[in-house]
Amino acid sequence: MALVEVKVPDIGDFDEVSVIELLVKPGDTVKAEQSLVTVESDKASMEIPSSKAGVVKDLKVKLGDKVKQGSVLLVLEGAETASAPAAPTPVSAPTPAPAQPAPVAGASTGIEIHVPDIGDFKDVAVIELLVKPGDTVKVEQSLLTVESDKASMEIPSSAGGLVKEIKVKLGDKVNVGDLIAVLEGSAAAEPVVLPATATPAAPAGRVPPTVALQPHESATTPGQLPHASPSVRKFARELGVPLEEVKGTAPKGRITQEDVQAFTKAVMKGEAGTRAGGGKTPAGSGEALGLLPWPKVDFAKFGPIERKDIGRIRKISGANLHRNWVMIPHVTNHDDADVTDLEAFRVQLNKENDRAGKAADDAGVKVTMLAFLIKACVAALKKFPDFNASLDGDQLVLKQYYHIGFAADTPGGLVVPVIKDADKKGILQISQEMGELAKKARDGKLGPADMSGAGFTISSLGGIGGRYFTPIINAPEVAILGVCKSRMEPVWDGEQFQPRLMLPLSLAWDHRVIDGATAARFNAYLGAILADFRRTML
Ligand code: CAO
Repeated sequence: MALVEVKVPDIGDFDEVSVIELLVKPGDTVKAEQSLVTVESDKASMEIPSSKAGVVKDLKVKLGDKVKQGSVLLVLEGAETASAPAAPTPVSAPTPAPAQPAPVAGASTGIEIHVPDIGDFKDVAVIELLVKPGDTVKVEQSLLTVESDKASMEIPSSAGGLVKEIKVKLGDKVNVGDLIAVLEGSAAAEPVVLPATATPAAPAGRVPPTVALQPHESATTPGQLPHASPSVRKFARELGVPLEEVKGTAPKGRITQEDVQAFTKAVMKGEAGTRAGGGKTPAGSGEALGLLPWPKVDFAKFGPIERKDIGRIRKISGANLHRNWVMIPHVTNHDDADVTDLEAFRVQLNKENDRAGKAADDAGVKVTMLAFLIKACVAALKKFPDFNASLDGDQLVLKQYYHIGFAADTPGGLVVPVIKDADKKGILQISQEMGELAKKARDGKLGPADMSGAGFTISSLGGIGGRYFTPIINAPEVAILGVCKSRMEPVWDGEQFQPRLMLPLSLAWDHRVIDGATAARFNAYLGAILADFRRTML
């Protein structure tokens, strides 16, 4: 039987993208054009189709792998034509970003912004207008979002200025060269070369939020990922619909937008799925859980009020936090770590870095306690591997990598960027990466890859204050460390009180996986490391 390697076709300007879904497994029979994997960059997600039909013999990639054009995805057996090179598969491997001159500067009529080269995308629908007349836009600022059935992408402005007119409306179909907006103002008169920017099909949350709090009969076989296009995934995530619980009505069980809508309606009516006891699935209001309805109050009766929409990030993180709070039996252990010596070392290190930075005509990296905490947690996770784990049915998945998430406060809400392979990095590198990720977070530029893969998370309020708090575990992780501001305290050394700098720690853990005694030991070990960082070398 002929064996054929199926490779990643031309995916435009995407250098390296992460595999976020495997849509087939060895033994599956696939047709030509059937989607094999979903890949995602910080800008877009897209499905890569098979260029041949056959039986999957060997998968050459796994979740999290980085691939680029030419990477082998899998080997097919019995493929139609073994000799012909795998043709690029335009339908499902969109080329979102080849650069092309986009705007034409009109002398008196303003600057026209046209759809740049968007690869194989034709007749793509405008699904979002991101600016309106009167707005001031910068070069590269996204003007609108377009979407095909395979990916969505943002079309950036190739010039800066004041938006005079928007030439398209929601639902319009656009193609390369179509006029989308007219600007007035500061832009250069020369055409600017700009790529179309593919936008994340996934929003900022790294775990699809879910509205249903009770287990349903799953529409997907366990271990198998739901089959849906990026746009449907995005739609589902926006609504907080767990795709694995939606039954797909399209061929091969593919989930359509209508399926997601139908699911939402059913949940709202309390009809989706039934509990083991035969009751209705909760509708999110609390009533279906047998709780009192949420109080409805006319607040304006009591004084002036203002209504404000909840932002996208907050909605997504809120849905995740709600699920985690309800579904995980949390317990929190509080403790203190003596960081007197570590803090003295940190201050000294920053002084040295500052001097070195000045000498090198470059700002030195600033080290905060959080970088040491990340490193100390890696040591504690190595000693207590159950804390670097996830529950998967009856199994515990123990991770042998040490990716540490840290909660970052942004104007839009809470996000959790991840320091990957923290065990292999020094304090300065961790500090530098943290600084970069925190900046990206504040600028709203974190991509899904920046926020995925954590095995354990730290939420530090040390720069703000407080003593202790009860952080919510970031599922599917099983523990999270909350840290507050250190302060000088009198500590009894057996003979007298000594002034020591004490760091408050709050370790929240999933009682399905961890017990109180282990959590207390984890905190004690972490405290010992923070008190004497040389222990990380042991
Ligand atoms: N004790 C005392 N001081 C501390 C400290 C601690 N535990 N941790 C940080 N500090 C100090 C820093 O040294 C820094 O001091 P200087 O300004 O004098 O240099 C100051 O506090 C500010 O630190 P920072 O917050 O800028 O830096 P960080 O590395 O500690 O944290 C980041 C970075 C991104 C995690 C943080 O800015 C942030 O967003 N924190 C909020 C996280 C959050 O919201 N958690 C709650 C989640 S639950 O809703």
